[in-house]
Amino acid sequence: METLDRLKQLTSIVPCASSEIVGVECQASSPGASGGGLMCSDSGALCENSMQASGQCDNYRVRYLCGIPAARNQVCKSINFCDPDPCENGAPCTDTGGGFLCSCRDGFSGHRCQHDINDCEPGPCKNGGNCTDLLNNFLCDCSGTGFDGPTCERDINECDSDPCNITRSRACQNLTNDFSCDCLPGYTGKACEEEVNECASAPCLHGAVCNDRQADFHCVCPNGWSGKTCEIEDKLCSDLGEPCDNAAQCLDLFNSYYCRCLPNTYGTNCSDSLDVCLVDILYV
Ligand SMILES: [Ca+2]
Ligand SMILES: [Ca+2]
Ligand SMILES: [Ca+2]
Repeated sequence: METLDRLKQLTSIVPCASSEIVGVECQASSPGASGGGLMCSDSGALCENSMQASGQCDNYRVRYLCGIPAARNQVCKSINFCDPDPCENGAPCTDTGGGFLCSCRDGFSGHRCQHDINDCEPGPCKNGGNCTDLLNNFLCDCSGTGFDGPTCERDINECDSDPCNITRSRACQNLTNDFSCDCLPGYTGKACEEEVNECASAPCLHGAVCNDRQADFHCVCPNGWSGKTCEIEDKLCSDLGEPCDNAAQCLDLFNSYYCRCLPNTYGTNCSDSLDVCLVDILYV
């Protein structure tokens, strides 16, 4: 507790100069504080009920009991701007004499540190990842993007899980959130799991039956037709190696042939001939 005389020594200015000081209380606001001072009308030292006591307060918390004739016993006292504590979210408060200063912890902002900083600005999550704001941090949800890592920055290799049928494909290509299989001939599907039906396009002609094979088909041709798709009409004269005998001309028919026999020959292939004997008949 300071006495009035001691206060006078410190400030050399008499508070409540225009009125009678009837009492004073001083309490150091911080250890070793001295010098400076605030006018009672300034922030930091207010007169209750707007009854100002002229004079100066130094770095002490001063309570004057001013003998103002019209309002005796009004009290001029200093204010601790940190009481009650205006700072939020654990920020330390500093009384600046004319106000307060909140020293925000990481992740908070605002005069009273009342704002949780949006750590999802300006979009730390890459490749479409969803950001969740945390306390001085953020969390990226990369699900469904094809990427992983703290900021969804790493492309997942979808081929690592060997998605392509190992016996029906020759390569896997890593894509964005996807993969592509290079199928061996005759196979199709996302993972080359399906065998292609090469008969689906009806390649066989002239009513031939089609049998599906691996990367191939086989046509069972009706009589008279041959070739991969039964597209060739059989030419039996040449196919059978000229079957006509005795210099007969061979004519191709559908699925058959005809031998045009020379005189005195007959049969399908003109193989037979008449034995003609020239007989001299002697007339006696
Ligand atoms: Ca935050
Ligand atoms: Ca990928
Ligand atoms: Ca097939």
